[in-house]
Amino acid sequence: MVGCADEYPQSSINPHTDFAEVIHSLYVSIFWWTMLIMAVVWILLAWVLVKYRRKSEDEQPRQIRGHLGMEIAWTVGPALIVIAIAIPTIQAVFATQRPVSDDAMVVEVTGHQFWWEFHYPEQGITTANELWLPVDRPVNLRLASNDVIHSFWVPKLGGKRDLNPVPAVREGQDPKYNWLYFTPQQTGVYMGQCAEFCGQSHALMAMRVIVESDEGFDDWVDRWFASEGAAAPEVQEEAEDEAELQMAGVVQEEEGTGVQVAEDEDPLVAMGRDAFLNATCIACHAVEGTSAQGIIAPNLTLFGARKTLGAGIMENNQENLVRWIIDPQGIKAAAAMPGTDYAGGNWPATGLSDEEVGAIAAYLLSLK
Ligand code: HEC
Ligand SMILES: [Cu+2]
Repeated sequence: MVGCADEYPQSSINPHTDFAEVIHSLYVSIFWWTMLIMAVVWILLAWVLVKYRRKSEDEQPRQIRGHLGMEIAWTVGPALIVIAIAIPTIQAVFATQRPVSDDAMVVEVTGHQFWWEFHYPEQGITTANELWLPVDRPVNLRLASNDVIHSFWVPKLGGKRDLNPVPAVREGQDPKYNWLYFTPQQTGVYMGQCAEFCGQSHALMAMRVIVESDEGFDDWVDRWFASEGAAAPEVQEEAEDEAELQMAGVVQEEEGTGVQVAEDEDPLVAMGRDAFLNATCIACHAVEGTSAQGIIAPNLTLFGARKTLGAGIMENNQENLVRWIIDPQGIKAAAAMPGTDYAGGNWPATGLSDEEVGAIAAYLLSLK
């Protein structure tokens, strides 16, 4: 009970959605009924202990073998209790499976070893590890896995529900997904965790759900498409002639490096962008508005706005990010990403220098 108390981030007795509330009220009512049963049993027990205690040295209790009435009572009693628990439980199952409302926002959730992918078909966004949702709007999560079975569990919001690998289907048939829907009732950050053992780093497969006001959510969507915080590549794409831009002072070439630096831009960030876009990172990762369009790893658009790194396992800051890029598997066993001097995810070592790694980290953190 202490472990589930309110102040803990993954408490399941602190509901913040309709779904979690149904489960919670079922839990609370069963809890109090069982407390009542416990009280009755303990009082009876205490009474028996006192009343039938041995009062003198040579006293023998009455010897009984078998008692039909009691046999029936302790078979029927628990059976009735189980039925009494089953009725509201089945009601709760149906209450959380009722048809989803039409205005629900669909998010396609894909589990990967060992991170989460969130695709918003309505907005055209694919992000990772931090799920943004607007408050008070029903959300309908379509759950599937890219590899083994995972399970979506954000205790304050509801769940848990498995993400199964979805096998290929015949033409005309619908794939069988699991769905989970709820309406977040309060803004805030909610912690979640993969709840089905999925491999070596299962315990390091966490996530955050960020429930925002409508404006906050729309703002996030806008920032997403306006992203690539440092404007240089976009400016460059639109420019007919690079030299023209250089003359206009919008972009300058940093001496001898060939790196394009936009006005007001931190040269370290510009160098990092250049290194990132020229490294193998882009085979796996995407950043909206750049040539990085990899789809097999977490999308890094607005990465600087992410609170955590590596699927919720550590704070997202320069120091941790540098450590991650140098040695992801040292931090997270079996992560499908290469380090600077070892292969990973079927790609060779990235071979980046410490300077390049520092610059890439600065670039990624600038994406907000
Ligand atoms: C073979 C594909 C691959 C390559 C190449 C690759 N990564 Fe990754 N990267 C991944 C995978 C997979 C993950 C998720 C690992 C996990 O959490 O289990 C990841 C995670 C990350 C994360 C954390 C994302 C998050 O949401 O927490 C960052 C940052 C990152 N990679 C940066 C880079 C950089 C920078 C490079 C190039 C130097 C790079 N990656 C190269 C596959 C790759
Ligand atoms: Cu998992």
